[in-house]
Amino acid sequence: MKPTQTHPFDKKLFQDNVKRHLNVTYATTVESASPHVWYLAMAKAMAEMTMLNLLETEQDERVIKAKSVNYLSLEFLIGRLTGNNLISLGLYDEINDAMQELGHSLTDLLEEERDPSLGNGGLGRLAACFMDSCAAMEYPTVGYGLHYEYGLFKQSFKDCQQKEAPDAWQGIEGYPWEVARPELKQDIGFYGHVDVEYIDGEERRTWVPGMKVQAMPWDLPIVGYENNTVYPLRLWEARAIAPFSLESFNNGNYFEAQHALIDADNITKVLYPNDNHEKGKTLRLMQQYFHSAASMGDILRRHKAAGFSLDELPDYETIQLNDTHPTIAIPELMRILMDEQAMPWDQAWGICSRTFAYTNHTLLPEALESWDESLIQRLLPRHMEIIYEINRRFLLEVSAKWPGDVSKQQKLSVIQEGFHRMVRMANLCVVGAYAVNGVAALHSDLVKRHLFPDFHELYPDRLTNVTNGITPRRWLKFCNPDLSNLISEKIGDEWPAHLEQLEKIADYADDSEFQEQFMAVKKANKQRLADWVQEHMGIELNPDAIFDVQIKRLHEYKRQHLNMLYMLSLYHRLKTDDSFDMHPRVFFFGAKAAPGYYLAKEIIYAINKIAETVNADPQINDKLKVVFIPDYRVSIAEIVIPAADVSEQISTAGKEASGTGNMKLALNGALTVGTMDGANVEIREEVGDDNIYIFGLDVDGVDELRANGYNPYDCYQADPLLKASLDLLAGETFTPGEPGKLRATYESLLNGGDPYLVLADFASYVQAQEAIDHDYRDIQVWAKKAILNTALMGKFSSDRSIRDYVNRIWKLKPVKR
Ligand code: 26Q
Repeated sequence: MKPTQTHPFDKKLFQDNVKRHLNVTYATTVESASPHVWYLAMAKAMAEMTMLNLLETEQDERVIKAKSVNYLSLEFLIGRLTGNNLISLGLYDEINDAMQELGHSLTDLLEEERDPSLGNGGLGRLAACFMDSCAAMEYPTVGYGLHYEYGLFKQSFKDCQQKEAPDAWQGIEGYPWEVARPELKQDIGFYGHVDVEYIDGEERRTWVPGMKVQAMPWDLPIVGYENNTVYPLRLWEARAIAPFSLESFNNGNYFEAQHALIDADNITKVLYPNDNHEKGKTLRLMQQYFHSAASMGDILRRHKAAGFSLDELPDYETIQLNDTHPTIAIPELMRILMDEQAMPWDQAWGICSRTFAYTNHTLLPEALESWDESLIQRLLPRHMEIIYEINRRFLLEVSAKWPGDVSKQQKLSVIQEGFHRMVRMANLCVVGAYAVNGVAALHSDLVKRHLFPDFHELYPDRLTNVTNGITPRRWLKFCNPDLSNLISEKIGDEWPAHLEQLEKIADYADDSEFQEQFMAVKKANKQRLADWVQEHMGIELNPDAIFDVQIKRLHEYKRQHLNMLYMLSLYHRLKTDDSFDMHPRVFFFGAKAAPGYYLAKEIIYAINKIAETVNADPQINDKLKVVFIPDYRVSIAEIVIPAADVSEQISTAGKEASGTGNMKLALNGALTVGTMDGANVEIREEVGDDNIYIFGLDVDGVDELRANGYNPYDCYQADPLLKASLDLLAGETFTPGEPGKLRATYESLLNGGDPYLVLADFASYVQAQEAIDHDYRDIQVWAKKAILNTALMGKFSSDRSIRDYVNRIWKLKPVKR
């Protein structure tokens, strides 16, 4: 079934539309337009088609009257839309042909699009995959996010060090896939005070903001796969409101109003570049409230327009909070219901506590959000009152369950007492949400047992698991067309919407002809990546080498430095041991470090320095190459993932909530070397022990080692290979004439206590890598394992994740259009 049923594709009309946009939208001509403008005009013509479907979906009575999910996320890492939408529309060949006739290669035009990098990493990309799946399966959905002017910074390397530059993702001409919805704009308040009055003896409290900011929505179309459904991803942009006749301004509160003016335009200026680390900055809280309030307002507007009453809100709308970042939506809904709709507390809480669900993405203490009570008090005085009251009533429940147990109250309280009182956003979420989920089985188990054990006891049905997933449309069909075609030849072409069907490919795992075809596709993808690296980085690669890939944000817990130590051990052996042999290997890295994360930047520097030396060393004779791809982003992932042989998923056990790159790589036939962490555990369950390389301490092993007192020096002294590898960082091998320039990592591992147990897992990691080296030498053995990885990834389709959310949490029905 193709979407072209409602709007049949007409090549001539499409070409005319492209030319019209060249002229009218971009003020250029067929003769003089650059390839970039051709891409813009083509995308505009496509976007027009999807916008019609967006409006039709929005106005479809069955959609209006159905229960919807509202996915609230400060990040949506959608990646380029044009190529993916061609796939979803089922028009790849048609538009390829149409553009060919106009003298342009579609693949070249698609390369003109900049990535909208409106997210940091896993959490933002997950939101994008989820939107894709909701549209594919036609569960009514609105995504709510922020329209940052600058996305995640662009990364370059200067003298091997990371440099950051702003990412003006829309380009000067504007992004062709978005449309402003001025009729849906709103005003959002900040600061000010709370007025109290008594009406018929009842206390009524009203927030009088000291500043207002306009929220302008921009809609991006989320195109359902081969159906006619298009849902909006609605991104809010902050604009200052003029004229600035604000109450606090008039009251002589001149400074605050002045201050406010400065902030208004800045609220959605830039995405915070921290990943798994929170910093309690005022502007970040302003972003969060701006996002929550605008989204909440829009949800209630839609609910009312559908003719439903507020008491019915939980029956028709569910709100999924992507981590704690949009938590302030909970007190915001309470404020609206009580202060604007005059509802008593119990009625308002009855609605509120059946509306929100919360996804936790991390156990790292430094990533759990808590805000200064004084900051919330100043920025959102009425919300602070409501948070106190939520907490007061909640603590009554706690003391009813555990009478007299003060320590339970302290642990569970939304307010952390102390010199600076703090609001714990995760606690507020668990109290206010009807469902709380972790993102992989192991992670959810740790959420229950370690993060929220007392909440779990108090509310035994609230905590649950929904294992993450990835969209097979972007992460196989679109990014790996050769493998997709090979699969479709064998099992038909329904698998992109029914990924469990891939299991049928397992029947061919022993078939030597299929093995050859599979490995030929892999080789072609490796060649494509090698060409890219040659062109953009000037490094020549051998496509017969093992392509070993670690692509993810740079973080100590993800342990890029463990991978680095292994590279150093290979270098050491190649240089010092004539009898040492290995299959040639290329180590690929792609990773951005948060700009303020010192050690992460030092690790990037060290890997780049090692690459410089190793790649130029004739004695290494191409056994070893190191490629750190700059500015890793979704469009780079689309080239690297199909070309990978080995997928590095080597976090300290218990630290990576799920991972989703692990799923993308395995789906594309890479074998995982990984710890028993996050979704690796479930990947192993699916593919079986023979088809994955598991190493290192598991969660219990980590706990035990720490309990017994871990001393990294013991590992260092006991393992000569580890010692030799680490010592390379302290010398001048990679920084001639400047010994010690790579010492930072060495120091952290040896004298900084090695917080992520890199040295403890080193020996086991080396063993796993040696098994990989051994197995790869027999290409049939390897091919079978790779095929089975592709075949057995069905579980990790985000369609399955969304079905889990729908059945267990959201309770939605699809509206098939
Ligand atoms: C918080 C406060 C202030 C500024 C920034 C932040 C912030 C921003 C982004 C905190 C965390 C993030 C992102 C977290 C993230 O990406 N987590 C990952 O989520 C994936 C999807 O569930 C998991 O697969 C990964 O394991 C997890 O690390």
